[in-house]
Amino acid sequence: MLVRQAPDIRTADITDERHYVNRRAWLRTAVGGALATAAVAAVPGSPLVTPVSAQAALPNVKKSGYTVDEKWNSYEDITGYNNFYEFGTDKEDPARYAGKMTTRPWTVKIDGACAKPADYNIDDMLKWFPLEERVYRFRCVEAWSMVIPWVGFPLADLVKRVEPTGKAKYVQFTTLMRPTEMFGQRDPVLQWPYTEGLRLDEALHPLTLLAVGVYGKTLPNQNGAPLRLVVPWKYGFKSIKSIVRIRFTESQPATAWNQSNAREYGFYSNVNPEVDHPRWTQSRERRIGEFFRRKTLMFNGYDQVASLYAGMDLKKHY
Ligand SMILES: Nc1nc2c(c(=O)[nH]1)N[C@H]1C(S)=C(S)[C@@H](COP(=O)(O)O)O[C@H]1N2
Ligand SMILES: [Mo]
Repeated sequence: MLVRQAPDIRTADITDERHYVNRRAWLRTAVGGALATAAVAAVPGSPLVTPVSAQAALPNVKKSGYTVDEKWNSYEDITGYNNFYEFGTDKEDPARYAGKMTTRPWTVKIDGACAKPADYNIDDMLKWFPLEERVYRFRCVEAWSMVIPWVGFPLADLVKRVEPTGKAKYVQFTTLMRPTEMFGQRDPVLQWPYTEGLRLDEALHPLTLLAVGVYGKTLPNQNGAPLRLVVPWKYGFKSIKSIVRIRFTESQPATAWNQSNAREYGFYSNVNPEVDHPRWTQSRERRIGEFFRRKTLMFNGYDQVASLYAGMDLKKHY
């Protein structure tokens, strides 16, 4: 397949973001608010923000110790400013178009080097694990960040349950491929379906989460319903959405961003203020909702993962 040069997310994002921030500042003024309400209402079926009440509540969610004590981003930010290229490359496209995606019935194929490969129905799978709320920092490679209260369970719980064999060294994840509902898949901006991967020890790290909810409710589609990965010490693109397949492999699996531009997007993609993206600095970031940029922390502040990379040159393995 002919794959276009990876999108210039820097140009796209900086333009978008400035536009977004200014537009939002303007919306907060009385006249802006009134006009914007009219404008949004004028686009049928295109709510820019999903009301939190529209999502099903998740019962019996325990608070987790793996939580940062920082101000949460608003539900509006978390569900209205997204990257989900299957629905388009603009930050507002997922909120506009992801409602088209059917999330039931939903099967997750687990295969490769494990003792219990099968097609698992998500509703059965969800009964296996207790849910936790974890407030994580989330850092996009585009140099913006948020603080997000996810609901989910450790990926390690699922991995252990399906018993990887001695051959399993990596885990590959795959997103749903359904161009009739995901019109962005008609555009070869990435190689579809979207894939991501982790080393097995990264997958087993207690911080690695499979999320099914946010703000105490089920995930809205734009955030990767019904099941998405969250790896809080890595750039956001590792946190693959709407997962339909989990495969254990012996060698390092292909990943969508690495395939599209290996020089810019490595397999590891740990948040690292000392390794700039070829086209922009990674030393600082804008927390969505804040005006001044803040310093980016090594591993996004999750120092407890440092031992996973002991002895590795993280400039080479970016
Ligand atoms: N399938 C899929 N997963 C994806 C993406 C995508 O385009 N498709 N974008 C990634 C990127 S770049 C980011 S920053 C996060 C955004 O997650 P959020 O919209 O829930 O904040 O999702 C990641 N997962
Ligand atoms: Mo991202």
